Amino acid sequence: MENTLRDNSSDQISFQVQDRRLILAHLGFAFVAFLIGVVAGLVQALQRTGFITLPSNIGYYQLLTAHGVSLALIFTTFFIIGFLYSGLAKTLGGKLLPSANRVAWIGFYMMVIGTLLGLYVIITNDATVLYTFYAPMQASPIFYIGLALVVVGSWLSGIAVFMNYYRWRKQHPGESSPLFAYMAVATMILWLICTVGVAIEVVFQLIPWSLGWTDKINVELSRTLFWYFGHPLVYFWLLPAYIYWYVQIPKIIGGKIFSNSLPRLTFILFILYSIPVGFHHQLMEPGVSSFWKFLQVILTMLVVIPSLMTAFALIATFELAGRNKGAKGLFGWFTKLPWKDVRFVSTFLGMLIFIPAGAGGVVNASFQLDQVVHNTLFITGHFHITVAAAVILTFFAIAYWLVPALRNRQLTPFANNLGLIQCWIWTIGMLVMSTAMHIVGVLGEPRRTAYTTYNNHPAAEVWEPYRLFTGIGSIILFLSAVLFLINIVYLWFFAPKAESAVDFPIGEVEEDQPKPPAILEKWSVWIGITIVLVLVAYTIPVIHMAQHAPGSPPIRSW
Ligand code: HAS
Ligand code: HEM
Ligand code: CU
Repeated sequence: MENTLRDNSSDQISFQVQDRRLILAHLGFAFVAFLIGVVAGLVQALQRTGFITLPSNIGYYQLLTAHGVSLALIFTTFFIIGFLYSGLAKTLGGKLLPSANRVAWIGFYMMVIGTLLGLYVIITNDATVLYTFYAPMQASPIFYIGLALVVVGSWLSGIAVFMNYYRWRKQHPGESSPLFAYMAVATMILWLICTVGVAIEVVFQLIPWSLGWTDKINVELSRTLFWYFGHPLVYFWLLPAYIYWYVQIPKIIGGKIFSNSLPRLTFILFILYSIPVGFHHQLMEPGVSSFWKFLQVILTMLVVIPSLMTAFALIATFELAGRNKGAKGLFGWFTKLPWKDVRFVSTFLGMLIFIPAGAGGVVNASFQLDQVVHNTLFITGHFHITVAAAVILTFFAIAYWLVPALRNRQLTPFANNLGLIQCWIWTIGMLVMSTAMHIVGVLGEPRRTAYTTYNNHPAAEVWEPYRLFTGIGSIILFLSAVLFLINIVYLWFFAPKAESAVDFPIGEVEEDQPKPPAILEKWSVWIGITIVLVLVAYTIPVIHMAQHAPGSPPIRSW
């Protein structure tokens, strides 16, 4: 019986062997990328804070490229895709569609080959262009070809998600799909629409230019295409965390999903508003007129709304769960939360950090304030408490039950407790490092800069104490990363086998909830509106860029 689903209606799951392999392959690759990324992160952080000097054959920007690429682009993408497959297997009938799995494997191998090509040229110092690969810095063509493979591979993963979903819809006409599957589809729609921008940039601009087929590149256009992708990218990281917060955390805390429609609406709003906002990364750039920046800033403020809705829904979920367990008073529910369960605690710490992180995002999006913080360490602080705290802490929580579930092992009390220690240490390390980054950013310390004292200039001396905290924070973080990986190795290979099928927490919706409106599942409507919004926000500025920007020859800045 081991390979079949035992009881799909309860929490338990035994994955099919073929699904298990597919998901584990994604997670395993993600963890290796995580290891590379945190090693580069530590060394690079210690260099830029003046703790160590790098050997002459390793460049600061080379490490920073390895750090950004392996964590922000590779670790996240592989982990997310694996996680989405697991939830589809669980909620869409117990197993993935075999034909979809074949597509998924092709996608996986394309992404692996693309990653290896990219890493190879980063290691040989031929692609020190950071994870945003801004032109006119020019990497080896191999880097861009690798990127293209990763993107196209991820499209195949998206298709595999859609295939599973459509099979279910066909078998259940008129029903609204399980919440997890709905959200996975929305996440992949967002991903497919936004990656078109980076694919155009890579295939039509960067590859021909790096091969020498064209001698100049339109820099402003390439940056615009990048950020058309780069902003929704951050929601591609966030939405899987939101899936876990909305669908799985209620089960773990012994509560119910607050509403069956609100999370769906939230994800629709993310599709609509997260894409036509890339200019908020380009507010300080010439070449885009202030009207279009202003329009996209307004849309950015709109995309804050679904996160505020999420905050509201989650607190309501916590409170209702607590009151059902007999909690009294305004905050009595707080004590009823499972404070010893790493699947919850790690996530909750992420949620808490996400409150100031979101506020920082609104600061960045406010034009005048962005003039103060753009390109300073404030931004680095912002994204370490969003993606590298709120999102990553949630991914830790997921990994702690998903890995043993896939390996048919137990999440033992030992692993749970080690996980608790680990996620607290990560939180402390991130608070130490990122708080220092935020403050020193406001004091003007630039991001993306190796250690320098600027000839002991007084302005730079002010930064010294914060550098100390950044360095200490990075050591604490690295320690936590090592504990995480040790725990994962234990859960993967050594934890005792589970006697029965393993927990895969999926919440149930409150009984009195109505069926979600059918319009929420009419994807063509939402994709259509998104395309209109994108055309409104981008057409004219892009035409201007195409007409007016002079091309630039390549630069090798390292
Ligand atoms: Fe950002 C730059 C604006 C969210 C990541 N962002 C970045 C970069 C990254 C990044 C990687 O407008 C740098 C890129 C680079 O290398 O240059 N960001 C925003 C805004 C939001 C936002 C408005 N960012 C994110 C998320 C990220 C992320 C999420 C990753 C996952 N960001 C910007 C801007 C820039 C930028 C500018 C460019 C700046 C520049 O000058 O370069 C919003 O989406 C934030 C909304 C979030 C909230 C918080 C809601 C709170 C929740 C938690 C609830 C808590 C609970 C616990 C339930 C409004 C949902 C309660 C319990 C209790 C007891 C109370
Ligand atoms: C940049 C440290 C984990 C994503 C940086 C920088 C430091 C740092 C000091 C700034 C370098 C500069 O601007 O000159 C660390 C440490 C970590 C860690 C010590 C934990 C051991 C993470 C994680 C993620 C992440 C988990 C994402 C999932 C990034 C990104 C950049 C960055 C995207 C920007 C790279 C660039 O500007 O090109 N990190 N980080 N980091 N980090 Fe981390
Ligand atoms: Cu953004």
